[in-house]
Amino acid sequence: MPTIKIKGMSCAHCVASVTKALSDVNGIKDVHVNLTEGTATFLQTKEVPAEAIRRAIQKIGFEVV
Ligand SMILES: [Cu+2]
Repeated sequence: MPTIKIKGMSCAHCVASVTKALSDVNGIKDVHVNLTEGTATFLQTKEVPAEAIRRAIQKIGFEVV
């Protein structure tokens, strides 16, 4: 299961935003965000370009590290 590290999450709202942004990316589902670790884990139903994930996160004000 792919795991990415995300910079800038500080509360449950951030977790909700990141979860939604990732879930909205075509090919990503079952997103689990860990606030204390600053990570997001998900399932891929098809090949998803890393750039698409990076952009989706950036669009809502966070950064993939
Ligand atoms: Cu927050």
